[in-house]
Amino acid sequence: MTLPDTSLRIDGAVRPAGNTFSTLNPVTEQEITRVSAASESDVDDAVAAARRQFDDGPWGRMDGPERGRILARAADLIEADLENLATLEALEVGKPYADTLHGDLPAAVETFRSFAGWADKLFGSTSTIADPTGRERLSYTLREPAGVVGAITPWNNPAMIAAWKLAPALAAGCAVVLKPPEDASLSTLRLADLLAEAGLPPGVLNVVPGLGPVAGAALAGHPGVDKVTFTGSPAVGHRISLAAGANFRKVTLELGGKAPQLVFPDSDLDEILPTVALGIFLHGGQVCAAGTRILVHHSIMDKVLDGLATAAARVRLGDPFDADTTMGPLINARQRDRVWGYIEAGLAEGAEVVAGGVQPDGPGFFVTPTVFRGDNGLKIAREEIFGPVGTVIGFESEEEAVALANDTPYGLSAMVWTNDVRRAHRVTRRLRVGMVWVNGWGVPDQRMPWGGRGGSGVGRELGLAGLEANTTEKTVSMLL
Ligand code: TXE
Repeated sequence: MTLPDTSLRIDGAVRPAGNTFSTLNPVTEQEITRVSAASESDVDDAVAAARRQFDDGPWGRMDGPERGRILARAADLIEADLENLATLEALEVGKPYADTLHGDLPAAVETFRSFAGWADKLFGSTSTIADPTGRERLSYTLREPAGVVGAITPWNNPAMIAAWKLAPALAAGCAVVLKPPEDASLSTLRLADLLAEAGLPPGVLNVVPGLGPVAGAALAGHPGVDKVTFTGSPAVGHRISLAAGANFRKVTLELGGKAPQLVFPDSDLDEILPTVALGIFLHGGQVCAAGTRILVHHSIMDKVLDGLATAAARVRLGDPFDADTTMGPLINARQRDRVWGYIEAGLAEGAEVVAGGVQPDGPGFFVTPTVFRGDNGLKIAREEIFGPVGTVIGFESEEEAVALANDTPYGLSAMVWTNDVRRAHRVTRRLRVGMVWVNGWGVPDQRMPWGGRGGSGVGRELGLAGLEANTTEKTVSMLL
């Protein structure tokens, strides 16, 4: 493993900040290293560097194909560094090494590769019309980069989510200042070094690790930033949205979810239940699209409860580098205590424990996979827990299942399990979410939009929509 230099990356320089903060191994609770904590003035410098690259070039004036070549080279370099990046993430985040190596990081590579191909396809639209005077008019739009993007990322999948923000922004021709999460800066710093090696000019990508209320807030409210993209909690998303609105700035917010999994009696339960369980437990439930409300038709309730209890019992909690481990610790003590607080709330509200519900001993921020049977009004069914905790809720009719699925402040994603193709389409259309998986769940497709509705945020990342979210359109009308 190569530990990256933990200093700031500003204008091509690797420079230490005046302060540092500690990053911990969530298995041992011991310090891995200390990381530079960017101050407000460091963020000023980073934004100024990005502005220069965007306003004066070369980046702001570089052709799309050249930008695409750099991003494609970056994809190759990240791919060649996969084991190292996976080691850094497993060490800092606690996610099983194999899941990171074979899941999130290849997704990061493919995100850069996919957006490399978009960089030369920033097309506008055209229209011809006759003026009221009868004179012909040709109008077209120029799709131009939005400018300097301020990106703030969370700790659950730091490199993949950094890639989701960087690849479309850079493909569009934006310059970026990125603040990684304080719990997991290392893989993002390594990513920045690989992008520099791929030929990204100095100052196009600046990384300012640091504390949310200092470096994050400075970036979100900075007048030199044209667009803010954030993935994290609704509370911080709300602040960012106010700051962005006050400055008439573009904003993309991904604020998590409380995804329903609608399990219909016509599905093949033996086949699907392991994946339904994966939707609850993957990465200890620290996934914004985790399917934590399992809506089950009463006729199959016992079989589903059995299947989920078996899946929970099979989870192997442990060190992410141990090949047998299927679930690592949560990210930090605060998250462990928060998740345990929800389990206690479920017990106090009288939800029936189907699996788990007890705390493991020993060091490390571990939480036992837990399944409750309850109703949609319980705190555990209403709030995002961000831990390995699911609530099974019964329904009688398709109508009721849809109503329960939509009865949430969130609207990120949903899973529909059925073998009836007409039902799959019917239900999918009625779900008030940004994304639906039918008969499966997993790593997102970077060519399709990602994002939510309602309390899950605004805007889209990935796909053409994610590229266009980093652009602005200029209309040109020419009288002929
Ligand atoms: O998030 P924060 P936390 C949800 C999940 C989790 C909860 C709390 O439910 O349990 O949020 O997690 C930066 N101005 N999600 O406290 O604080 C911070 O440094 C600007 C869902 O870790 O929102 C980090 O880089 N930035 C989610 C980023 O915001 C600020 C993923 C996210 O941290 C800031 C993570 C401020 N004032 C948590 N304060 C998802 N959508 O997947 C903090 N930050």
